[in-house]
Amino acid sequence: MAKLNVNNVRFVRSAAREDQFIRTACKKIVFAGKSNVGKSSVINRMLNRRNFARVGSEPGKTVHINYFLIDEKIYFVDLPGYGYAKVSSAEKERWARLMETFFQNETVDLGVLIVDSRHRPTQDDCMMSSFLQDTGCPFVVVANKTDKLKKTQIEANLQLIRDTLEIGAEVPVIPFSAEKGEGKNELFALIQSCC
Ligand SMILES: Nc1nc2c(ncn2[C@@H]2O[C@H](COP(=O)(O)OP(=O)(O)OP(=O)(O)O)[C@@H](O)[C@H]2O)c(=O)[nH]1
Ligand SMILES: [Mg+2]
Repeated sequence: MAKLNVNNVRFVRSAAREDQFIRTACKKIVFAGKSNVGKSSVINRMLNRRNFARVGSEPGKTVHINYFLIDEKIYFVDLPGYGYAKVSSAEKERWARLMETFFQNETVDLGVLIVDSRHRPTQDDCMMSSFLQDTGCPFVVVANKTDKLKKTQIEANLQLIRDTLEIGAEVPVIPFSAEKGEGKNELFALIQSCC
């Protein structure tokens, strides 16, 4: 399989409703994670861009699903972040409904759950982990912001993430830093294997 050309990338659409979802034969890699965990930064890192998937200064503002087409053959789907305390209950409702519709209607070829490597995953992370695993597609956890940890803390934190999310040994948990680039090659290899 030819190497995915991540320099050929375009933003295709923001979807807030089911009729805006993209129906396509292309594969879809779905990125999920709580607000501010660094989803956009991880996507930017994978695409060698500084500012492509917008790195937000206002967490929780986007209840939109963003579709990026890579090399005209594979979509990166950026799900709206969750768990931001200041969001109204109406917005939370909207998020939950959008996610339910998404997972009922969309096919997923690889689920990427981004969590904060410094902390125990939240209830919401566990729910999203279930959503993604219930699709039956390959699943990977990205433990972001390892640059904020001491090297000696990383192993124990990865284990805590595994235990809290209750994931099987077959699920990779990749220590990652969108800031420094750690973990990029490992995640890229998984993405490439989906093409
Ligand atoms: N130190 C460090 N900071 C990071 C890393 N990844 C992201 N950040 C910072 O975390 C903040 C949030 O990053 P975003 O990429 O906007 O997070 P997001 O998950 O897309 O946020 P929303 O779309 O608002 O939900 C920004 O200030 C980033 O610079 C990382 O690996 N290390
Ligand atoms: Mg974002």
